[in-house]
Amino acid sequence: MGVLKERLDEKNYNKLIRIKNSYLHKFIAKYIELCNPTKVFVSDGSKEAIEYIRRAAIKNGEETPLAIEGHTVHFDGYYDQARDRENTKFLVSKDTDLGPSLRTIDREKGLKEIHEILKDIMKGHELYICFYSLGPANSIFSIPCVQLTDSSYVAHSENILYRQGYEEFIRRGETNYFFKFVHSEGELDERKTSKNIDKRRVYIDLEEDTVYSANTQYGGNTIGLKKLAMRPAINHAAKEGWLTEHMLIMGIHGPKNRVTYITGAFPSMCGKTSTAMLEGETIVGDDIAYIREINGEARAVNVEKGVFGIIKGINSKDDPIQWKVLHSPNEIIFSNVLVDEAGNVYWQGMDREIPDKGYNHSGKWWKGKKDKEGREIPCSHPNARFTVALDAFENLDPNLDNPEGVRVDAIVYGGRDSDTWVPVQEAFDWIHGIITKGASLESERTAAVLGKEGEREFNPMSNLDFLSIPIGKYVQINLEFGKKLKKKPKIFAVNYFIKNKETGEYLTEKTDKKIWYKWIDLRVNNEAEAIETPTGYIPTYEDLKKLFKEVLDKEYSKEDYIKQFMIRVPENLAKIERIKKIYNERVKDTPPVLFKILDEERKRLLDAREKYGEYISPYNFE
Ligand code: SPV
Ligand code: MN
Repeated sequence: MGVLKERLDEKNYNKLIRIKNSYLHKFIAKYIELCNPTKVFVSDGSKEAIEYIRRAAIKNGEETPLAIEGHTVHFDGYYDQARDRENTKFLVSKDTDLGPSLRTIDREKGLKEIHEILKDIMKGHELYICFYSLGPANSIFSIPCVQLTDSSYVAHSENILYRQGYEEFIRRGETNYFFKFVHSEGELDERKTSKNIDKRRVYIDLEEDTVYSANTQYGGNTIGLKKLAMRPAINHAAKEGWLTEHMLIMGIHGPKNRVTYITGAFPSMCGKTSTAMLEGETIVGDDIAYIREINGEARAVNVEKGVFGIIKGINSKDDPIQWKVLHSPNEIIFSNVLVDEAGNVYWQGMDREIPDKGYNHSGKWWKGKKDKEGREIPCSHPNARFTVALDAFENLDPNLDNPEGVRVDAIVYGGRDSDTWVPVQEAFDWIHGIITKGASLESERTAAVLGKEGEREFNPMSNLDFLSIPIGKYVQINLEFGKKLKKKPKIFAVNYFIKNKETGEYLTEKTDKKIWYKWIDLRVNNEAEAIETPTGYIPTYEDLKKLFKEVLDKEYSKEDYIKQFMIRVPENLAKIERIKKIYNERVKDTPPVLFKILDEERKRLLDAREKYGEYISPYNFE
């Protein structure tokens, strides 16, 4: 208390001690002493506090106002544009083994290193102490969080993305069950971007539910409640029998005003947000879901209340809802886009002419500008983003804040897959779905993480980057979760990226995904037939033709259907071999049923090949 009294002014001190929680006070005092900020601000979640942080971001130069009211732009450093897997590690004690796919560091060693990095790191900076709730407040799902950050941009982003939790902390009083995030952007350069990238670290302490992040600003490394919180949440979920998933939640609007809620897991930049934003449907969330069994049903909530969305490719034709929001006077933080002198914003893939010069994540930018590595710098970074609250969207689902969540009737898995999976298929049952769709998910790497793009990566449930438990255990927990449910969601796999084998062209259009979801709604409600193939149930041509006509007013040809839904036996077999190899070699605790289910699928594929050859028209299975 002495430290708090000494380092906080009276107003901020009083805000803090309204929360009667000595464990919280000790924690805050410890990091004020260590990080040594020049000033401390405590947010009580009030309008004034939120406005204070918004203004601070502009005053500090971390954000700059744009032409449209409420819009600002923020830049991350040129080499700080994505999640840093290499330097994101779990602090583990000697007796903990998370398996070879999760990055770890000895707990004592890691704590020492990060505390040395954090020492005096906030000198000259203001520290913002903010309280939030993951999930709707006052619900079985909610987890309170405290964020310490010296970045006004991070605090501002969190005020847009998360529900305020100050009152919740007051209500709960003495407790040590809450997540803690300590972030510092570190020393800044003249562009107000983190300077000491070599000392960029994200260290996760599961024993204390604490995540440390330093010398970075990119949201995926810094916004505590986003990806940092997923790690302790997965850990708690595993112990308590619920799920923390990298999933969208949306309502599919079917016949007779029916709404079918689904969740969908996609790796970053594989169409998750654009799926959640489909016109005619409603969005509950676009990134992270908590799923619990309640009275025999799977119920899901959105952990967030805003979107940190990818802006690349958003255009007025394919994404009318997002386009409208991005051009209206809402509170939006654009990051790593191109800005012209008048404060207009541009990005790759928009249907507007891009100016030849402006300002972007590389500083002053002109067409043809190259970076140190000799690579041409695009007008905006492929991982450029926008941050906006969900209530800006006309397609917001009314259940966003429902403390009971929504009932999940279908779970969808999808990745960036150019050659194997059909556009949509339904698993035979829960176990088949979890194993051959979720646990076998692969995706070609994108710009959302640092590293070479395009390589095929194993990414179970699209959650690998965030897993804090061994992979086998995570698969097992998913299998068991289904057992508890009286009504199990159906499991589907989608693929928006399948290409023509010969020409390499995409076989489906961006807007076609709408049809796959309408079909999913029909299947969930027992209103559509399906064709059984070796890998799952696929739609009939007649049903799709009807849906394409009704929903998109498009003539859907048999040729397209056959090309899209052709079962590619060699690619599917190769995939099974790859997945088995990974589980055999890298996942010590693989549930044995995984190999059994994959072998059965392999057998079905071999039998089909025997009868119909390597590339099989869906009509062969009718
Ligand atoms: C993702 O990459 O999955 C995102 C953005 O949703 S990040 O915050 O970087 O994780
Ligand atoms: Mn994500």
